[in-house]
Amino acid sequence: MPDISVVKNVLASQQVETPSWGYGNSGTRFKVFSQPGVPRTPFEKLEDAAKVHEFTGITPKVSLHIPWDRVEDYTALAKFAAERELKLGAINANVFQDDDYKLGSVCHPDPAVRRKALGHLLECVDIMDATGSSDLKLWFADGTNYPGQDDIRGRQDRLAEALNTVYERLGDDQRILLEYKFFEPAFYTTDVPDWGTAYAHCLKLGDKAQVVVDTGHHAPGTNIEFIVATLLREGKLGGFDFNSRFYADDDLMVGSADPFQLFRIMHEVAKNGGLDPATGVAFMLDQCHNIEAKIPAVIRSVMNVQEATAKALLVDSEALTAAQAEGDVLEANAVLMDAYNTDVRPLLAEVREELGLNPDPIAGYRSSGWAEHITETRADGQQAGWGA
Ligand code: AFD
Ligand code: MN
Repeated sequence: MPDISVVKNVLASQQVETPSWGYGNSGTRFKVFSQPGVPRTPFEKLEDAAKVHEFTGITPKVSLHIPWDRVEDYTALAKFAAERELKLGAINANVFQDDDYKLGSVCHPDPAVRRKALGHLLECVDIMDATGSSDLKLWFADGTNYPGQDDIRGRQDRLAEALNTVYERLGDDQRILLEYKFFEPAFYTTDVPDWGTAYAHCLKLGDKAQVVVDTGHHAPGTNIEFIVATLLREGKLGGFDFNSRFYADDDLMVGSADPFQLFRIMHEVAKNGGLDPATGVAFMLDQCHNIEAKIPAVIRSVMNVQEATAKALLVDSEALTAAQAEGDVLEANAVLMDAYNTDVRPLLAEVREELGLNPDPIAGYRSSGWAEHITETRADGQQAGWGA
């Protein structure tokens, strides 16, 4: 059986990165619903992220999205974060919200548009130099809507050319995290649609290019844990964008749609060294809280990741390996399900108390008065959104 003190140490040192855009207004193509107290600036987003970290104890990093989080002085933003025990995390490029990108960005048929997109990607690396970020997260909305619209292979060549140029710009401690998505916003082809395409490009680029698995970016029924185990085996799992989906939009709280799937993913992470900080797997949230209160939703999401991780750490790996070796199907499955069916909330409450935290982070946040404070003090001005 696992050593509980080891399990608790891993849980106490685990880190989850929260997204700046998870604190701002968001919605669907039908409507963006505003909420009271929403931040108006990247600085206020960091104030909210600091609250999440205050009550979870494991979310010191915040991903930024450029241009949504554009500021005059990124060094000052990083300092503002540090004053709140935060660090700026992945820099997310955005080459999907400009009229020029209607037919794609780095895959666009017009070299002038490709140059513009590449310029943005290189600007993001400049920002990483200022913020101290190590991760450049690249998700491309590039694709086509109709057969014949563009050359499928030619677009891969254009993508590779841009990725190569960005890769050459990276500093020694920086990396590209290339993210795939099987569809949306394009309807016929997506230029980085699956893990195989992302992996192939990262393999050619080199050691400083790895794949991001966004848990909402797969066709229904996809075995995501297989992808995770395979990328870990190849040293190409750069990180996760955690979220949930029932059908298409993938912005729901991680673990809310399928906690068993999240457990199976974290089981592969835990058993294959993915929780070791040296492996460099970034556990990021990528969610939009369209109708639910944002800060508690981020806290709940972090708790869901913690619960899946705790269950994965409780798998009796010796008994599992023995049952697998003997071909004892039922026993092997039972060992895994025994861990999954364990209520780990008391264990996590203990970990939080030992960290000097409220054992119930949501209750702690609710009684903090922060929601009332931001509703009152952020009543005017332009609320932050994601400019869709
Ligand atoms: C969108 C994309 C992708 C990306 C995120 C942040 O689908 O998941 O990671 O925006 O840029 O959700
Ligand atoms: Mn994502």
